[in-house]
Amino acid sequence: MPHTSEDTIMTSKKALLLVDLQNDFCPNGALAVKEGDQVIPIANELKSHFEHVIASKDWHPSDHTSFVDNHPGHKLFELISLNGIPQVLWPAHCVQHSKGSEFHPTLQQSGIEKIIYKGTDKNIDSYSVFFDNAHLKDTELNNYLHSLGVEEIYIMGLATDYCVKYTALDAVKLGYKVYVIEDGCRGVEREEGDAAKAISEMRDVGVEIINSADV
Ligand code: VGL
Ligand code: ZN
Repeated sequence: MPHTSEDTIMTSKKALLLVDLQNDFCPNGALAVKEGDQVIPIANELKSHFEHVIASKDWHPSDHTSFVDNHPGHKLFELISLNGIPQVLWPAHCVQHSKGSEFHPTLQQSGIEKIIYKGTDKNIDSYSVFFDNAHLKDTELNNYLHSLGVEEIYIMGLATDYCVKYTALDAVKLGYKVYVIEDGCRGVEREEGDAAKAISEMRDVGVEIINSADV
């Protein structure tokens, strides 16, 4: 059968992935990312360009192993080894059902067809929206994208140097064509320059770094 233009559209299905646009990652939040709220208008604008829009939520139980309060004697933002996996000790954030775990109030939720929850297991952190940090368990995201026939993922959100980065790296490994919308991301910058480093690491493995105006 001859190929029609419809076939062409079918073979390059795209999805927009909005990473962790939650109160706790915005100014005044528990793990505030500088200018985190400034990416929300970009998310609102970009949504209309995509047939599929998926959002993630960092969604921790209050006794989560990434919270410094659950490690007496250790310091905030300290890097420890937890069951052989590196773990930064964060302030308690995105506790399930808390105000801080809600989407930022200016995020327009219309068009978000699916929410993926991560970091739900108290024993292991999960930066990537695909897998936990040890790649032991996956979320629903990969299966969901496969079921839609999505092959290209456009990623933006918080934070550049953690959840955006690890999501993009996993997406490349899983075989997706991956775009990261740089002006739609902001970094934690636990160490100065971390966000820029994350951008180069992503670029090095084949992620295309673009701006929202290019979408
Ligand atoms: C994140 C640190 C801890 C993120 C989540 O969304 O980038 N960072 N939990
Ligand atoms: Zn977290």
